[in-house]
This record gives sequence, C-alpha cells and structure tokens, in this order.
Amino acid sequence: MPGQTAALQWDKSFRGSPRPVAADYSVAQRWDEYRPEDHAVWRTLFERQRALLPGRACRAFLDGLERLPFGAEAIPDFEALSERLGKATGWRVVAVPGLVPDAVFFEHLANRRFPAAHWIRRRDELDYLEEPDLFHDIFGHVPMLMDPVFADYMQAYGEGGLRALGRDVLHRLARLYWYTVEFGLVRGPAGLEIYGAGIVSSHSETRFALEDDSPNRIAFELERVMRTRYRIDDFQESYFVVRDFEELLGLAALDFGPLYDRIGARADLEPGALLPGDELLHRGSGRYHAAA
Ligand code: HBI
Ligand code: FE
Repeated sequence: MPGQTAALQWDKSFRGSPRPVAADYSVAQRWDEYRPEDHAVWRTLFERQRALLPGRACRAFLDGLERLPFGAEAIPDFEALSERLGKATGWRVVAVPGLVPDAVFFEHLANRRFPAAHWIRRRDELDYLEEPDLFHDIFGHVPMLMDPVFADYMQAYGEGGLRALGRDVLHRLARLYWYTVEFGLVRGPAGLEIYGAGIVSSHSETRFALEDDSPNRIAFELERVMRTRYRIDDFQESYFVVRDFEELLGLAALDFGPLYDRIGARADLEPGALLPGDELLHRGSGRYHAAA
C-alpha cells in the first residue's frame, strides 16, 4: 500500500485518473481501472518489441524479460511483478503519477524501489511521448533489475544521488543515468547490444542505436559522459558502450567528489562531439541529425 497519507495535491498535469498521492509520490496502481484500449496499447508495444529485441537486446535484458510474470496479454499488476522481482534482487515497483523530483527519485532507488508511471500512452502516442509512461518504465527498466549486478548499480546510483543533493552536480548525474540506464549499449559476444530502457522500449531507436550509420558509438568513460549534453526529444547523437555491467557497478566504489571538482572547470560537450581521446567504436556520419 502506498504511503499512508495523501500528502500531495493531484497536479492537473498528471496523466490518468486523479487519486491520493503520498509524500513519496507513490499512488495506488488501480489495475482494475485500465480499459481494454489500455491493455491493447500494451499488447501492441509488447509484441512489437518482443519480435525486434532478440539479437539486439543484451542477454541480461532478455533473460529478465523471460523470468518476469508478464506477457503481451495485459498491463502487468505491479504487486505481482514486485513479488517476483523482490525474490530475484530485492527490488519492488511503486506506482507514481510520472516524473518525480530528483530527491524523491534518488530516495526510491536507494531503497530498491523503482518508480513506474501508473498510466499508459494513447494509441496516437505509440512512437513518441515526452515523458516516461508505464510501458517505458515497466518493459524498459524492470527486466534489467532482475540482473543482480545491474540491480546493485541502480541502488548505488540512488545513493550517489542522495549524496549529491545540494551540490550543483545533479546535471552530471543525470547525464550518467541518461547515457547508461536510459541509452546505454554494452559489448556482446557478437557485437554491440542494447541495455538502455529508452532504447529497448522504442521500436525506432532500437534499430537506430545499433544499425544506423549516423550516431557515434564511443567506449564509456565516466568523465566524458558527465561532460556530454544529451537530447531529450530525439534519437541520441552518440551512444556510450560499456564492456559489462561490472564496469557500471565499479563506479559506485569511486569518490565522485574530486571528479566533480576536476570536470567542474571543463567545458560541456555537445551531444555529437568527438574528442581525440575517445575510444571510437563507430564514427557516425551525423546524417540523421544534420537532416532533422
Ligand atoms: N522520476 N519517475 C521518474 N522517473 C525517472 O526516470 C526520473 C524521475 N525523476 C528525475 C529523473 N528521472 C532524472 O532527473 C534522474 O537523472 C535523476
Ligand atoms: Fe526511464
């Protein structure tokens, strides 16, 4: 059951039907209120990605998806999902109205609670919507939380976020999250594979990120990522590639303090910029964004 008291007003910008919102922004999912059309949108999105991802998404994602108690037929019930997820890595899913303040988001992650939107997009938003919906959060993010190493990284990210509150470095953490959890690629046995939620939940970006000649594909390097701006309204101009998820978890052992100081004085980089020191796995043509 979400936080005991309805401590926040329902904001008219929130999607879905109004309901009590707790101080930690959690709400009841109200699974019975979903309409047949909502389940049909889930089914369309699920079936499309299930057909496209084998051979493109990493093994950890595909295994996680297989082991979770949901399929194409209906929107998952978050309680049943949390039951299974909790047994695997101690994570739970909490329903929220949408994007929540950074401090609230970090607090949830630090306690192994993944905040997921309770509403799903309309059919006319199938290929683009500006904020994460239930399909992005549940289909995109939750399978990776079944992987113990990635699950530890996500909790460490939340703890790092809580430590950073009050310092003006949240935009650097947001870039780390963006270029790993949301749009990260990983080296697989037979080439690059996808683990980022923003990619695996997008039909068009699944192909663009791996197969299009346009974007750069650069070996992940923490300082480089923390200096690099990102696009929120279109495909990425550059994707960063980790060797494995231990590389991400290893970041948790670092003290980001000196790093923030070191890069504080250095200029931000444009999303499509290349540096001489980059380990460039693919130099993009930039054609897509030049034409956009
Ligand atoms: N809130 N529900 C939700 N989901 C997110 O992915 C999210 C958020 N709030 C802030 C946020 N992401 C980013 O700013 C993180 O980098 C903190
Ligand atoms: Fe996301």
